[in-house]
Amino acid sequence: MSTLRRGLVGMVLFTLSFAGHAEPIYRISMDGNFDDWAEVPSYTDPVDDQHDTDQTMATDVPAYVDHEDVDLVEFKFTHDEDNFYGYFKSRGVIGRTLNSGAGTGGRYYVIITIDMDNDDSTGYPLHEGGYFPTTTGYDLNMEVEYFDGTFNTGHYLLHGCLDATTFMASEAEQSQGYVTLVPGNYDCYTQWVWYDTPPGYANEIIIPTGEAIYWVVDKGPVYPDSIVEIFLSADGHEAEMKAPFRGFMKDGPGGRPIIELGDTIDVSFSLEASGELAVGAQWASDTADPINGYVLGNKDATTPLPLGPYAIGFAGVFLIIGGILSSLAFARRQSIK
Ligand SMILES: [Ca+2]
Ligand SMILES: [Ca+2]
Ligand SMILES: [Ca+2]
Ligand SMILES: [Ca+2]
Repeated sequence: MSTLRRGLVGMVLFTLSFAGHAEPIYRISMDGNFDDWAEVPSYTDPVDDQHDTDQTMATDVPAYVDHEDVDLVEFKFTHDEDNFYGYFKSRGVIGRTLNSGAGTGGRYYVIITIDMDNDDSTGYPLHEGGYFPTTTGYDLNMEVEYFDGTFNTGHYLLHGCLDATTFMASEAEQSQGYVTLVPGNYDCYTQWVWYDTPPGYANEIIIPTGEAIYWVVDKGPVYPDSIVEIFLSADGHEAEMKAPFRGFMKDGPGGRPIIELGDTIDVSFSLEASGELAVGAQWASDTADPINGYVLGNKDATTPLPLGPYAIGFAGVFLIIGGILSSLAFARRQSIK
């Protein structure tokens, strides 16, 4: 290949990689109004594909469960300089749970799990939690739990341990305001709510930068007004959720934020609920195919060019121009001889 043609091919590759470089920032307000999501790229999940959560092997295929509330049908993901935002649309009502006054208190989870270091060797694989289809490498969640007929917690969750010993080590690190992304499993995780101003509840942990965290567990107690927020539409079919980057913590004592603009992540959306309100009283969840290779662009990032017909068209034009210029250069060399 001539130097000229190599240069042009390089230019094509550079153009393509630049065109697909980063996701732009969108401005989202947490208010239960969804007009601000109109321009954010939308992804869909099949209708009525929610399932049980009994599988444990990557190759297991779960059985269908009739529970429209967890049927994820559309989702969106975006960010700004300081926060992640997720949009969920369900066929049923998001966050609906049975009140214990009418039976057993129900549980409902709105989940975004993130491969925060874009490394499949750290974190955990989804099938261990009964999620389907499975992919791996998920380190940190932004998540909301509803319990017993009401909101419970908006929390962060790290799959950064494998057993009791490494669980204690992980908690000790988060108590100091940082996370380490290591191989994990579904069962071992730490889970916390974050307050910028310590509210002074029992068992408060003040991290070195002055904010407060609390360890939280499923089914309460309720921690209101922590920094992970969720708002539902009036009919309950849609939700918008926000998780500030700071709650995911830093990568070491006094270190860099574990997530910031320019980073690349994979993102997986799930809805999940206990069985009190399901037709067959079974636990159910629904997971979408992940968004892979999401690059956090700055405010000047442009919408990535999909590697579809347009990109191929651009590449073709560059190669044709390359060919013509290369031929002209050859002809010129011949005429000089
Ligand atoms: Ca909004
Ligand atoms: Ca679905
Ligand atoms: Ca990972
Ligand atoms: Ca699905």
